[in-house]
Amino acid sequence: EDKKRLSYAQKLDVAEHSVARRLLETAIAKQTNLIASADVMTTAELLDLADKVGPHIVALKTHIDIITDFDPDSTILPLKDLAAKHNFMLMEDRKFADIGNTQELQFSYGIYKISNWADFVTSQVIGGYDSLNCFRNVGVVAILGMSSKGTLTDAAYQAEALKVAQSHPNVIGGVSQKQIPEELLLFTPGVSIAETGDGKGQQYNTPEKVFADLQTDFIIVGRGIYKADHPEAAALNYKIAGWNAYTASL
Ligand code: BMP
Repeated sequence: EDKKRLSYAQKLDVAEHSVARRLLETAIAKQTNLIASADVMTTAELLDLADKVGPHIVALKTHIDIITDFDPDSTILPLKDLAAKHNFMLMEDRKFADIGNTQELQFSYGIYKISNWADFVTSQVIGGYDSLNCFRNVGVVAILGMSSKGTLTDAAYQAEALKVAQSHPNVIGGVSQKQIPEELLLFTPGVSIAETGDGKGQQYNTPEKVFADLQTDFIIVGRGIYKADHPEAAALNYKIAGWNAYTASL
C-alpha cells in the first residue's frame, strides 16, 4: 500500500520561501500540478503554446537558449503578460553548473537576463553550497537526479546533492526520479502517458507511477504536450491525470 503524503495545503502551511508558497497556492487554486516544458524554437511557438496551455498549468518551463529569435521585448514581455493572464509561473531550466561568480553573471547578464523574468530556475549543485548564493530573489530547484539512461547521478551523488539542497535557503525543491524529504518540493520530468522513451536516452513514467511511487509534487511534460496535435487538449489531459494521481496518493 502506498504511503500517505502531505497535501499541497499541508505543505503550504509550513512552506517559507515565497516562490514555494506561490507554486502551492497556484496548484490549489487551479487544481493542477502540471508544468509544461516549452522546448520550442521560436517566439511565436512559445507564446502560442503558453496561451493555449496556460489555463491548465502551474508553471511554464523554458529553455530560453533554444529560442532562435529571442528578443527581450518581443519574447519576454508578452510571455510575462501571458503568465499574468493565466496565473502561471516561469521556470527557466538553465541547469547552472559553475562557480558562484560565473553563475551570477549567467543569471543576470548576457542576452537572456534570466533574473529579470524567471520566477525560479534549475541549478546543478555540483559547484557546492556557495554557488547557489547568487539566486537571491528566485527559487532554486536543485538537480538531484536525472531521468536519462546512464545518468551519473548515482545514490552517493544524490545523497550529497540533497544535503546541499536541504541546507540552502534559496532552494525550494529538487528534480529527481527518487522520493525526497517532504520539506522540499519534488519536480519530476520524464513523464509521458503514451511513450516509454525517445530513443535518445530519455526514460518516461506515467503520472500515476510518479505520484504513487515518488509522491512527487509537480510533473514536467514536454513533447507529450507541445508535439501533440492539440496541445491545449493534451495539457488538459495531463492536468487531469496529474491531479487524479495526486488525490489518489493522499
Ligand atoms: P520531454 O517531456 O519532451 O522529454 O521533455 C522533458 C524536459 O524536462 C526537457 O526540457 C528536459 O530538459 C527536462 N529534464 C528531463 O527531461 N530530465 C531531467 O532529469 C531533468 C530535466 O530538466
